[in-house]
Amino acid sequence: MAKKTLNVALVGAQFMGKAHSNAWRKVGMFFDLPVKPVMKVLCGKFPEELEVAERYGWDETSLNWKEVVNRPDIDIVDICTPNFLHPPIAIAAAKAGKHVMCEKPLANTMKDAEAMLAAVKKAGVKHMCGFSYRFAPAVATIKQMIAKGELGRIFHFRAAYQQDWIVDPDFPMVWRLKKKHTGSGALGDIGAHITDLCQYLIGDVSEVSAAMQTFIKKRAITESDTGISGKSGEKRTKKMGIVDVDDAAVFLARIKGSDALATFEATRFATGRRNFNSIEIYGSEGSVLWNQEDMNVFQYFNRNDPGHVQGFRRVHATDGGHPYADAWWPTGHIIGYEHLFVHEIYDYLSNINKKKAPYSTFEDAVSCQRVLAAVEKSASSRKWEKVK
Ligand code: SOE
Repeated sequence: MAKKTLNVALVGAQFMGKAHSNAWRKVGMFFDLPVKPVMKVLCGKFPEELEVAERYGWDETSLNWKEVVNRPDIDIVDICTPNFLHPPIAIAAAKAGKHVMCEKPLANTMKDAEAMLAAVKKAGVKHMCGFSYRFAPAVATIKQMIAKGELGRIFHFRAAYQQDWIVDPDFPMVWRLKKKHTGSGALGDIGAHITDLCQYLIGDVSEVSAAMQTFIKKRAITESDTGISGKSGEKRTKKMGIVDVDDAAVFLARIKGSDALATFEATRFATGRRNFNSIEIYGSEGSVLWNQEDMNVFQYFNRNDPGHVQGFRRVHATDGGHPYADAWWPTGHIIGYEHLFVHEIYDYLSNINKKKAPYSTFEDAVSCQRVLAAVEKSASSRKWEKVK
């Protein structure tokens, strides 16, 4: 029987637009889906950034997202724009009865995040916020291990998401460094990921104590102001702009319903760390360590191993049986960053006709946004702040 086709419009053609385009193109090849996604329209801001559309596999292009999200032939709107555009696009798409996917963080403010959630719930459409690292086979296995009690009572959750792409003072102003476009800096961009991982794996953050820092406060303004690369083809002007967001955020946290202690570091100034998203979880029965730069494996310590073989063992998450792993290659042939997006879209599409949504929804994203808001409040009050 022919599968129902769902026409997809993707808004945003830069880094996440590329990652999601690859995922929409690959998902039906590697996973058996109940529906057939059709890559209908790629929407962008500049004509030149849409030149990739055909190569990415899109049937059409548009510079007018408002027109596209209201087209009767569009079923799904996938939002990969700078954060400030997430709310208007998601709310318009929901009002038009489209299913919505949106990159993290959901929005720049609690008010906008809650408005987005209200819109998708009112419209009764499916909604995912792409916390992509949940969909790494190793992380999905760690979730299963914790759920089965294999780590026992959790004492510590420790996450550090460390990058270094703006350590160079000559790196210019881009949207991720401007509050009006991005909301917050490292906190909302990569701190959102580790906050979500904590809430996904361990439990909801209940209170935080934080510090935030901007190390380089002025940067050259570029003519085009897009992307995160800042190097490729960005023409600099002589004018300097103010960086009004954090370069780094660190915070302690307590977890609802647990006496575990959690520590978080989100920084773009860990010189030498390129995309080092790492988690460490220490429990009464065992512990796990994982990082995205070595994403196909995780380290597992089982306190119940016999003494002479106790130690952190390197578990290959590409072996059969790990979530998503069987769709790809034989054991040890590894997968990469881009596969996370294929997995998240697989989860989204395979549940598109079901009531439940066993993936990161706008509810999870609003919950994450509440933590980010508490972190910003604590960084300025220099006190512990409860997550509202
Ligand atoms: C930039 O920090 C960034 O692109 C994040 O925005 C993504 O969410 C992360 O996956 C990679 O780094």
